[in-house]
Amino acid sequence: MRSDFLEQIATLDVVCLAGGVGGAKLAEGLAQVVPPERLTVIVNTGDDFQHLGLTVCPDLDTVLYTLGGVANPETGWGRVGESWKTIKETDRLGGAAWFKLGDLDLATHLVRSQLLAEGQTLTAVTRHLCIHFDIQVQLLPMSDQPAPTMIASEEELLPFQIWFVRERWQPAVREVCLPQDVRATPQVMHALEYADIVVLAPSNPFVSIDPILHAYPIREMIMDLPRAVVAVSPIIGGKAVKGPAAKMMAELGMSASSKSVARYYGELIDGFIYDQQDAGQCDNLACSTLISDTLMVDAKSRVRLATELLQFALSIAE
Ligand code: FO1
Repeated sequence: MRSDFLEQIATLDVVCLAGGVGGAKLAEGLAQVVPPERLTVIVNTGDDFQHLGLTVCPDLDTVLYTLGGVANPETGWGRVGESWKTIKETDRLGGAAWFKLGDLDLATHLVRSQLLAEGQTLTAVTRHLCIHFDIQVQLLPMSDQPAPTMIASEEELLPFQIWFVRERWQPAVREVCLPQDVRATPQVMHALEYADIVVLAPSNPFVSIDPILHAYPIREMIMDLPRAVVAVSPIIGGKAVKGPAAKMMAELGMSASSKSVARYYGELIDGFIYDQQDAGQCDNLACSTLISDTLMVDAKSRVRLATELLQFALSIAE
């Protein structure tokens, strides 16, 4: 990597908006290139819910475990080397076992729930967990208020995890319902105030990125930023790398393509990165574009994409 590029990056503050697996992988790549004191990851908490009496924050934990080097590479969520004794016994006792909390993962939910019950904010609890997973990057929940995403299907209104995990995202989505009056934390607003580069990770635009933008005044602050806002497409060859993004796009009346994602973000973004498989597809967009290999299959490819993204953002900002 060129040393003048690294020197330039070291003077800039980078903020990444992230949901689950795609966001965590890109955040990990960015963390290899950007000094930790210059990198903030703002995470979706619309997926959070109360389960078996505990506060579970799936996207925060996916980023936490990935940056902490303890993520399960097969599932994309939860811990590597996990065991399942507690959830098996929970099932035997007639408890809710459709959401698989592993034994190691449970420790995170126990500690988080206890600290929240003692009156700490989710931001403070997340900082506590980061210290114990030896994470130097600033990891922030978008809000300290509960902000549960609901999914309106043709038949009913479903809490996000019921739709996503229990119903395996099969009920067709008519509308994603985000709560009103959710406010960003002071820490999030401080990070955005000083951001030189904002990255929208290749996460689901509707249920990962939108809930973050919806926490006032995150969208407004990003719109007002003088410097580069760059999004990475979560769609490759008309399919989502993981999860329901492509299916949702069809159900919400869009074509499942990178171009639709770029158009959906519209004036919010200055730059859009999409995969080489879709080369040529985004030729006529209003923002700058970069074609890359966006499938982050290993640590090397995460760092490569993060580096290309930052170089692209710098070229836009110049
Ligand atoms: N996703 C599943 O598909 N099945 C599960 O049983 C499951 C358990 C789980 C436990 C902890 C955690 O942090 C995440 C978990 N997830 C599970 C993933 C998660 O609910 C979703 O992938 C995200 O909310 C979407 O970003």
